Amino acid sequence: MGAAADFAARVRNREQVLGYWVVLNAPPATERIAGAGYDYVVLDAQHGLLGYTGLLHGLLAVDAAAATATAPHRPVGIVRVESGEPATIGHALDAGAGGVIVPLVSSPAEAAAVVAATRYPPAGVRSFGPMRSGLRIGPEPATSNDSVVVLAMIETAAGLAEVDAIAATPGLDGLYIGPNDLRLALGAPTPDDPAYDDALAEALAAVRGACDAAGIAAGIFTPSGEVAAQRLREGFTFVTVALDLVHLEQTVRAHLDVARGALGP
Ligand code: 3PY
Ligand code: MG
Repeated sequence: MGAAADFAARVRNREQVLGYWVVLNAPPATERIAGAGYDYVVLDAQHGLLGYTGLLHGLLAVDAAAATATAPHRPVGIVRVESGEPATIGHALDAGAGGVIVPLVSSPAEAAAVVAATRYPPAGVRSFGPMRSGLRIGPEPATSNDSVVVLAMIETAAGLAEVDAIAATPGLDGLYIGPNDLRLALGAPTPDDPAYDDALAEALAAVRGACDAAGIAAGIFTPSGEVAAQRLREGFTFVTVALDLVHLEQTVRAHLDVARGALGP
């Protein structure tokens, strides 16, 4: 089985998979990250600083890392698309993404449209022009339809209210929580206001429950390995550690602090 089909099977079996989140247009860095042992690497086309060429080069970098990795940790490139527009989803898949994470999905109708955008007719509405994607998730349309992974983000009040119906969307592989937007949707004035911890925990449990009932992957974005470990223990199956720009700054500052400790008076 190819890496993308293999990955899709693991996600659908609800095996726990770990990914990393990339916002920088730095393909050699993305290649190193992808080779660290993550199962997937997300290139963020919604808030990331990538552009389309950056996205394409990021996917190439993940594939370069996958070429020397051993199963089951051959990383697959996933794109968090800008929106659920079919053209946007098709563009990401054509560039070689093994799957998409779609932001702000707020109704079962939107979820169904998002799934259709990832599939060729007659199963869906994807336009044929696979460019790179045919190298791994195809080249036959039916094979591509079978191996593309699609997750809908739950991060709005409407999406949370309809989470059970969204989870039941045929062809949807999982839900994916955006904790920052979701906390704001719950009324928090900032995306990390601790006063909303309990409300967020309740929302997370509701999303996880919907995924369990529908038998689909339960995904979530986290800021660190520590929080990722907590989410895995809670039962999430598709967990992302984030993100390159923040971790770069944290590491740079930590080294500076250590070195400064030796500065003379
Ligand atoms: C969120 O937390 O809202 C996300 O979309 C993850 O970046
Ligand atoms: Mg979000």
